Amino acid sequence: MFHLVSGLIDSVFKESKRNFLLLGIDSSGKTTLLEKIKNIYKGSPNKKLNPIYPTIGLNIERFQVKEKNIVMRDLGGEQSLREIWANYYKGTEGIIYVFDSSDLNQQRIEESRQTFEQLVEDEELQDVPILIFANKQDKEQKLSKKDVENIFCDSIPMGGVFAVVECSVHNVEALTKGIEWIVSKIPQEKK
Ligand SMILES: Nc1nc2c(ncn2[C@@H]2O[C@H](COP(=O)(O)OP(=O)(O)OP(=O)(O)O)[C@@H](O)[C@H]2O)c(=O)[nH]1
Ligand SMILES: [Mg+2]
Repeated sequence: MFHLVSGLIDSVFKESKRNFLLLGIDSSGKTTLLEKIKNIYKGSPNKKLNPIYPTIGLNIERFQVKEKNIVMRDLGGEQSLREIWANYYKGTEGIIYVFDSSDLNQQRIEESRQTFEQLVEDEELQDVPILIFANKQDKEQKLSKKDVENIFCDSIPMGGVFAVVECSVHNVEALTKGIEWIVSKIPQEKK
């Protein structure tokens, strides 16, 4: 009986988890943003961030946004690590793609664009809303929201749910705006 009840509770709780992926090429700022977003939703937006190193595997954080239980996975973005991204696509309800708006190197921009294109073409991710965080807007030289839209919009399938939000780790309002936008785009109940 105990097993039955605890199994039921467990499955109800599992059902209510909403999975998001934080993707983007290396050094775009995924782990930094994940830490900040977690702090915002855990009620400590000004908490000092721990030192952050390039991600070799993945980082996972769980927090609530508008009463939804969000599980956010941040995967390492270094080239050889991108091969494992697809293992995490199944069951993902939203993609947050982080772009370093301050890296004006054309080759890196193209690398990020191609990585994004490959991602949105994956059949597991059709109908999944996509938020692009145009990160590092605190830097002096940077691409604008319009520039970033121009880089990525051709890769978006017709009718795709897609938004670009300019942000930086220092801008709580922008991060909240982006996260609440994408969370508002997932179905009320898990499919
Ligand atoms: N100025 C500025 N620097 C940032 C911002 N976000 C991240 N960074 C810096 O960018 C560098 C890379 O950040 P990470 O969070 O490690 O990047 P990542 O995308 O997780 O990188 P990988 O784990 O290698 O895929 C670090 O030095 C961060 O401090 C931002 O909004 N503004
Ligand atoms: Mg990282």
